[in-house]
Amino acid sequence: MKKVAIIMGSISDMPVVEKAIKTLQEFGVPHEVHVYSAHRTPEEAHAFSASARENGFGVIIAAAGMAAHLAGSLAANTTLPVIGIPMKSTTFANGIDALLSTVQMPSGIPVATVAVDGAVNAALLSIEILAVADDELAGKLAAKRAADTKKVLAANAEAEAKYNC
Ligand code: RP5
Repeated sequence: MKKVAIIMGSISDMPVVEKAIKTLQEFGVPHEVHVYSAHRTPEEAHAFSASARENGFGVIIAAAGMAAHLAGSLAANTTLPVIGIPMKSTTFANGIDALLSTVQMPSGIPVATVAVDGAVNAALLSIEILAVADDELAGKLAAKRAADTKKVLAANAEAEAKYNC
């Protein structure tokens, strides 16, 4: 199976990024975690994305806040799919600064952007991409959907029993 790369711009992003790591672990998807910054370690970030395909990766997840150039700069150096997680790293604008920086890519260099701090969906989207060519993984995704549906319906039954008259 191809690996998923999780790159974050700062170790301060880890509390959110851990949710993506946990999701990949739950699905048994091989992954690597790195701290590379578009601004503080531009050469390492460039080298990583430029060699990611030949190093066995299928998807790159990039988490960054504030100016949030990481996902776009990684995408500039690879044709692998890049998923951006805009981080709510400061109280300024509640992460909308990072959301706009991550999502507003110029034509030709796409970044699939999830919600602010949307680490679980970033991991799930990366798994969905790998599952296009992996029926076993697709089965695990279907099982999770079914389990999630069951949980919501159980909560609905509980709410209905308690509040409806
Ligand atoms: C971004 O700036 C990082 O991804 C982080 O979200 C934000 C703040 O980084 P630190 O100042 O906490 O290292 O590059």
